[in-house]
Amino acid sequence: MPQITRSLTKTQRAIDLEDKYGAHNYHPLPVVLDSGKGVFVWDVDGKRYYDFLSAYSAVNQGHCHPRLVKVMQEQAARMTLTSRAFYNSVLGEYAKTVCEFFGYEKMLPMNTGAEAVETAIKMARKWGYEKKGIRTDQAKVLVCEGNFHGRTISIVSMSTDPASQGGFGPFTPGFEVIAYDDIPALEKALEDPNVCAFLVEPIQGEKGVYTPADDYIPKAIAACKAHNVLFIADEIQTGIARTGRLLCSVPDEETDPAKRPDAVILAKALSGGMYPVSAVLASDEVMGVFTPGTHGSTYGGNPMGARIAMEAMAVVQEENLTQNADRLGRVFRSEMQKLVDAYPFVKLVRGKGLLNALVIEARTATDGSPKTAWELCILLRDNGLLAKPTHGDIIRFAPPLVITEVQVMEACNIIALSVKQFA
Ligand code: IF1
Repeated sequence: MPQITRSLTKTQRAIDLEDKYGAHNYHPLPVVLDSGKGVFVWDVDGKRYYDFLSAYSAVNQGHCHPRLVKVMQEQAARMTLTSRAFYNSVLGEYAKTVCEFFGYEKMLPMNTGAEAVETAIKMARKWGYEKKGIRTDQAKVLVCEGNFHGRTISIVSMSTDPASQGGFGPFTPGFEVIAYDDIPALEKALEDPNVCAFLVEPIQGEKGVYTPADDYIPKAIAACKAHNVLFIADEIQTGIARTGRLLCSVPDEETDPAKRPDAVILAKALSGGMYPVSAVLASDEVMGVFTPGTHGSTYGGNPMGARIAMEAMAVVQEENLTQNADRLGRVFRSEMQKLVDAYPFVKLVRGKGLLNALVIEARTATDGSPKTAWELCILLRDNGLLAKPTHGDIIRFAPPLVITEVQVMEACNIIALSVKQFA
């Protein structure tokens, strides 16, 4: 069967090359993807899969959305990069669009999520010194146990994950870790007058789509305001319609600044997976701490990213992705609940909108081989659905938000079949 020999070679060659020449900082599921369209991706052999990771929620608009491909091609042929030494014809329009879309006065453009998180920390510290009157170098940022905000030295300095942090010291001071989903712990930490900000994910992604109590975020916002501390929402994974709202931390219709985050960090789906685009959104007063020379990025605010991001937001709005995520998320969770009810080793389903996770019990087969989330993900792959295991016992399910109800049901059938084979 020469066909199969050739196919195996393609897959194996791609894996071998990454393995030989690439740093081993990842452990990918063995599948080599070659193309994508909407909710589907195809491997090098032409096998089709449902993409239930969406590049960690970057591809909310679906793979290779035709509108995004079009504006990217057009802008690539017109102008891609000017640096911020000059104005460009797209950035201003983009800045207006993103501020109005999410309800903020000012934006600062960066590229990756981690860069935007760093930007928000710098903004919060400077605000702490200049507006709150914290003594030089005394500012503290509160963060939560189990957080994930990226990979830079300062960001891993506030991590509580040994794998993220181990071996990378010395660490950046000025962070204090408190328990997640714990208002009394926050209240207590806020008593320290040197605290300038509380940085938090509305749902903890890396922790396994850990979803806090419904009133946690609104109460945390109120507590921060009461102590003149900035509430900064890391919406890099949860934002841009993923959880059935534009921002997970605040209802779309909430306009009272007292009930909204002081700053929001966005990345990933801001460009629909086309190109790295991130941003920090805040008020005039808070963003005002940045003056010429205090912060920047060569690619941040480039016309290519700006143009793509404008179109990516238009797609979210015009294709009603927020409503779709909310509605189909409920369908998905109720289908998954049936598996929880039917199989003792399927412990629970949790999440919001189309950011969900299934928690299973990691077991050992009678022959001694492991039966963890990883093995279940391999089965899912074989049955035509890609998802990512985390922590051995959690599988994250986050399809592109352009998914239809028929597709959700078909995907749920694949998951049900795989769970049955895994039982
Ligand atoms: C990887 C997790 C997801 C993020 C939040 C900042 C960033 C991320 C809330 C940094 C990035 C990713 C990156 C990805 C794994 C991952 C992830 F499992 F680690 F938690 F999505 F769920 N804030 N999240 O989720 O953004 O600098 O990467 O653009 O491969 O490390 P970035």
